[in-house]
Amino acid sequence: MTADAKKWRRIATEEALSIPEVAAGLRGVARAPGNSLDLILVKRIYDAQVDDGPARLLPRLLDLEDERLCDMDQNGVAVQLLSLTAPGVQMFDADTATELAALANDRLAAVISRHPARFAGLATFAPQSPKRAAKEMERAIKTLKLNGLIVNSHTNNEYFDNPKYFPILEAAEALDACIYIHPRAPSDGLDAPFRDYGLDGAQWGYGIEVSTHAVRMMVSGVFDRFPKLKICLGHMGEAVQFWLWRLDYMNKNAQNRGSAPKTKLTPSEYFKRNFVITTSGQESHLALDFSIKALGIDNVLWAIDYPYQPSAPAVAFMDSAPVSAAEKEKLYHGNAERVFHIPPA
Ligand code: 1DF
Ligand code: MN
Repeated sequence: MTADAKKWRRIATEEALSIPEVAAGLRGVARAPGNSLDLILVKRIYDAQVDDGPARLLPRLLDLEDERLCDMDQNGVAVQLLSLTAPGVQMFDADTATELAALANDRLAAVISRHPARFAGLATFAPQSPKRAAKEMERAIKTLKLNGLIVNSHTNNEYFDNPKYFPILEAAEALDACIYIHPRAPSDGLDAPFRDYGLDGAQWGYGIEVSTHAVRMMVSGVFDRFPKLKICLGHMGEAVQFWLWRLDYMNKNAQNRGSAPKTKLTPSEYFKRNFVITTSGQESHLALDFSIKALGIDNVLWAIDYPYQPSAPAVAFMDSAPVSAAEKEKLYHGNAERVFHIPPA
């Protein structure tokens, strides 16, 4: 490790884990009939003997304290903000999902309590049952002291502009708990053009799925109802900030012709007020520079996406970012400490 590498408190904010019970449940999902786009990944990771290949994703997701902590030490990562990996509990029936979310949150709290200086965590919940989800969110934040929430985009092909999910948004706002909208594959209906060329996942489908979710929330007026709700998007904001001018312009047209509801603010105003973004799996200095200029230095957080992305290049990307030392402190840890209530070192 170089002297420079020691200097930063690096808090990585989109770091994935699983627990054996959820992995077993997903193996069941992989073997059950179904045609959703998520099954491509779920079969590959949870059902295939092929996963014992070089990536070894499942063992690295299930490992919490061995290889993971070594990887953090080797790469100068102070803290991983952990979360249950996609698709979380969102492909299970409501009862199973509710039960497994609580179990995953308990395990997360346990590993954090064993390593309070190295781990923080985002709580999982089951949107399939919004009222029970709100209760679990409250338990996870107030009792387990987790740092925020994660959801893997759509649930049964529905998005958070649907009023059935408002109890979840209301609880998140009241708890001052930021919801990280992590990808899953595009929902049924969005799926057909993503079925070949490997477009289902991180290459392209994930970004389309999550950016669509975020835009639906903004143009439906969700943030007029929940003005203090905080949302985090990974993968350099899933490119939403690049679209803000056009979104503002075309949303106004859509409002004027009556196809979109009137909202108090424009999409760009909501995006700057209610969203933060992370750099997970998007290691372009040009995109980082644009994002900081578009959103402000306080709204961009660093992430790796361990174990799906290697740590060393993510660290090298931010260590070499063309920003001032004060800005780098915010990107590496200050913004994460503020948004996810992580105590300063
Ligand atoms: C992948 C990428 C898988 C991300 C993930 O979880 C994930 C991948 C299942 O490349 O297969 O979280 N990602 O966030 O980019
Ligand atoms: Mn991820």
